[in-house]
Amino acid sequence: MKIYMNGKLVPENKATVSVFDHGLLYGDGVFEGIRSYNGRVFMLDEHVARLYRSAKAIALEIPMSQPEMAAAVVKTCKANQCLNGYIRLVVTRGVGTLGLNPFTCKTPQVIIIAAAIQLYPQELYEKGLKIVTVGTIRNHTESVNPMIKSLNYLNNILAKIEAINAGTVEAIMLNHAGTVAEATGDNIFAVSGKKLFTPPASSGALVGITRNVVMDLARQRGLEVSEPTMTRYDLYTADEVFLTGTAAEIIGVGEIDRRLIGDGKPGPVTRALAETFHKFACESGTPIR
Ligand code: PXG
Repeated sequence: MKIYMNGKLVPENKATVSVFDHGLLYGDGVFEGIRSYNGRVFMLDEHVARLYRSAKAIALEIPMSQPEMAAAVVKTCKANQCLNGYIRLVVTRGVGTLGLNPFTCKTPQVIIIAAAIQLYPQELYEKGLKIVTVGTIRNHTESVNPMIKSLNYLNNILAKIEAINAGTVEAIMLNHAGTVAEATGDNIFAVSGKKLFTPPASSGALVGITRNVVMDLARQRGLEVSEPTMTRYDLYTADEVFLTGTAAEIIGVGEIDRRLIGDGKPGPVTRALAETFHKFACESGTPIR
């Protein structure tokens, strides 16, 4: 595998970072997870734009333009023939001193990995996920805003540990006010009749690229889409609940905290949206060749 490191494609075993990189020392950096489908990078410009917004929010200046970054992603995919894969784009603060001050780091480290994608087993898509609410609350928007896709994922990892301890694969995270934020690596949606709901960013959710596409596709199908503050009651009593994310796409939720959602299987709206989404993903995107 060839890894993009600051403008060069280098062999995997040469793709190393310093132990003084603040990305390692403090989780100081930002990232993106992107998919390629059928030789095209899905929603590339949107992912690059979000990366730059995350960087802006942490006062990290990426030493290349957004079009240059997009071109670097395509080049890395091409070099690895990553035509149906997963792309990890990472920008760290770079090498600095052993102290918090980020401004001792002079050069951010830009890394692009184009690899195979790890998917949830197909069985889970058919049966629906059983998930739980966990005790770890989502970061407050004025601590580390969940809008920032930062290298500091401990908040999510602590929640994921609780989910795994409970025998499940995903967790619902609430915020400091007790309302629903998102899952550890996915956004959450509820369907009631012809209405589709998802918590707003202000509740502590990342504005997912998949989330945005799903909201558009749902509107095109005649669903009324809104972003209200949501409680667990809204999830427990919904007709359908599903999660969205780059890796998962759209996955139905059959059970939350031992309450069956609908009849406990992915519902018709979830299945229709999942199909429409997958088709859209396979037909759009920035060509790699
Ligand atoms: N919330 C969080 C906290 C995320 O990390 C999403 C929502 C969904 O956003 P997108 O833009 O992907 O629709 C994410 C994305 C992984 C992995 O390896 C995680 C994400 C993306 C890609 C891979 O677990 N999280």
